[in-house]
Amino acid sequence: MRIGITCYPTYGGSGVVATELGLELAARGHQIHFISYAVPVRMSEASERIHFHEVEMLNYPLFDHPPYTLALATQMYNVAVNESLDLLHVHYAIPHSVSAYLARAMLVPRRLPFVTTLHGTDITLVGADRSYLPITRFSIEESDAVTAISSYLRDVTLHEFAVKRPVEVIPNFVNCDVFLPPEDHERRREFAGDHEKLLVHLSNFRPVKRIPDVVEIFDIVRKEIPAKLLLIGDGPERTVAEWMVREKGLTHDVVFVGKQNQVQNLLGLADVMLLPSDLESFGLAALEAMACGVPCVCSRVGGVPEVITDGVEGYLVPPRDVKTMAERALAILSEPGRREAMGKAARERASKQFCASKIIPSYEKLYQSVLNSQ
Ligand code: GMT
Repeated sequence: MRIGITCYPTYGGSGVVATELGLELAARGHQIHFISYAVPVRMSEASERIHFHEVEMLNYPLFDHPPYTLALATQMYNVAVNESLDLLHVHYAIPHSVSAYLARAMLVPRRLPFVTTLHGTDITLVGADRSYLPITRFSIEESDAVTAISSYLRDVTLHEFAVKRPVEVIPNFVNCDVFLPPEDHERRREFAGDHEKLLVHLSNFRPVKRIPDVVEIFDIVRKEIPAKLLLIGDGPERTVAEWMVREKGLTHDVVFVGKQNQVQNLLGLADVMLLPSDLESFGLAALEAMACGVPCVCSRVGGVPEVITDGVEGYLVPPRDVKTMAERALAILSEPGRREAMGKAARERASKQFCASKIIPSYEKLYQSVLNSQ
């Protein structure tokens, strides 16, 4: 198939999933055309079957806000014509599914079906805002197929948006051949000494991720056992975290490595992953850590219980309860054998249920059924 994929190219779960999906589909022989305003973060290089088409925007003094939705629709239309696309797959409803709707209308009488994948805040936060709700609901209803990355997100979409059409759950996935427990721990010494435990957090540092809670949890743990904290990612809450780290005298115990493209090389070095978010529709960062054999302490929110069973591959704790989160992290780090057993269970769950090889065929089947119904 010849598939156009649109996503946010920035450091965020939906863009990561869309990019990894494109790479997996290309490896299975499909022609993939990414259409976005920049090269997606995890797209390392173009290949024979992976192409990138930039959405360029004319800026004109009259525009306070350049109309990206229209420039994207135009580029979708151009790529569909020039590359004979079979379909479009857009990740994150706003505004991508509206642009796809326009591109499809522009191409009539030729058919260009589009699939919309909902990722989370496009429904729970941005999409739920009254300024976007009617058009988000419209573009979902108009999509040729809609998927959600967890049952939780499907249910919120059906109930809160009063969506009448079916929404299929296709969970997020991880490449289990790339995200692996590390064979040697040599690199760990860059971040922690032999007698220190290493905690990790990975996100886009948005307020919903509760970055101050990550620092609070680490501070409690650090008072009990020798430990270091590795913070991967960047975003609006980084400055607050840096200030807290200085205030608490943790400058030598916390490392900020910023945005990283090869997170698989870092996650597996850790003993525990912290994800204390106020909301996660899935929790891709937790799944990536699990595939690397790292247990997680996460908030019991949204779709996270579909990925982690409390007490098996990690722990689920009510959001903002930093004291209990620290206790659970300490249990993993201090009780003999606990880190190993939970890390093994985490890897097993990731590889049994969420490996790319298990999930990608569901997307291929969906594309085929969309094309067959045209
Ligand atoms: O993380 C965000 O701020 C938004 C969004 C994104 O586009 O990155 O993340 C969502 O999609 C991820 C990939 O499907 C999920 O793993 C995240 O749980 C989800 N974030 C939220 O629901 C807050």
